[in-house]
Amino acid sequence: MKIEQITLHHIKMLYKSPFQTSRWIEYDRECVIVQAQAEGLTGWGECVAGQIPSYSYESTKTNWHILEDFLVPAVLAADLQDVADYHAAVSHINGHPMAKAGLEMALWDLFAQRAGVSLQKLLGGRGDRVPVGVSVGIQETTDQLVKVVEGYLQDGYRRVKLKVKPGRDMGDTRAVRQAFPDLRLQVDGNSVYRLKDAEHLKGFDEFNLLLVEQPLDQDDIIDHAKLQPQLKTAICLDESIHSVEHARWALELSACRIINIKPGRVSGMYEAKRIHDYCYERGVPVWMGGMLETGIGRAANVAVASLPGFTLPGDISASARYYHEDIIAEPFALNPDSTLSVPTGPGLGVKVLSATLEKVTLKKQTYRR
Ligand code: OSB
Ligand code: MG
Repeated sequence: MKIEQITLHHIKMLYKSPFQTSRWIEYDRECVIVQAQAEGLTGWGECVAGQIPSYSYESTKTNWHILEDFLVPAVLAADLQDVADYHAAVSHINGHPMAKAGLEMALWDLFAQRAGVSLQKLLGGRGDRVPVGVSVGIQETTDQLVKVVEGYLQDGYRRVKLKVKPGRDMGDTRAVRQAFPDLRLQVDGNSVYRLKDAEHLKGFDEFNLLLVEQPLDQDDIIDHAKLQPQLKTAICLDESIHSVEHARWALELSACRIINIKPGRVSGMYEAKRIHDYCYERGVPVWMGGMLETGIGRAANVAVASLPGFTLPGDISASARYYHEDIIAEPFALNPDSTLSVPTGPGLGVKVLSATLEKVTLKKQTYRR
């Protein structure tokens, strides 16, 4: 397939409420949306990086730079038979997985549409729904946190993740656990702790958690391997895993027992599937992470999460958990069994609302073959 035209949209959408993690706070979602056109079809993609390079070194502007100067020209010069061809065409670009994944998503959408199948089908996923939970940011007070969690339980979420940081970890987790003794609960440190905090982190063991996500530094597989044997609770790695090789290293070193997969973090769904397959063959549970995506990225995450190894609920909440107005025609809604339905239409299976997209666009640029 010869991609004829690519348009980048730099958008900004206000969150319903600010999202605070251990190391940064987000008020709105800035990201690059990729629109690729070929053979009368339009494919959509979303780069997960936000305005500030805090979760990773990538940001909206680095995404734009890498796309405009390298990835888009490479794709407009190529004739791609599949997504593997895309990765071959951009393999000379080091790093920048989120930029690569955004364009890759638009290509997956195009290839699936051309084949007349849903993205789920093209990926090999199954089932009409995927189990989901909600990721809850650090609140002003512990009491407020308990109230916010209660609200999400009333909405129908049956698994909750708490963001934690030093000073707001054991107390917050204890309060939520005491209020909801049977809740499926997990915590996420977003790389804020260090191995010297091992004694402190053992405190999580008393709360019957599904997992502790990324307690130690971004790429620190070695220290996670030293921490895991000291905890009863399973460690799940997020920021540390960028490829199937990282997954292998982490599992060979017993640095974790569970892996969080975010296609955007690992250069796209192609690598996400490889990590899934590697873990599935070894009986290691994986689950779908989230980056507060718009409906475009959410559609892709839901499709990937329908692969059989995604046995834990994903951080893929309903559109209404994040935004007053999404940029797709039928926003994702929570089913009563704490699941999201997998789109069945061709490609991503969502319709992008061009007027709404226009409204949230800060900058837009079209590139042609
Ligand atoms: O660490 O999982 C994370 C959001 C932004 C950056 C990092 C993370 C998150 C979330 C949000 O936890 C999950 C969601 O999209 O609901
Ligand atoms: Mg995380």
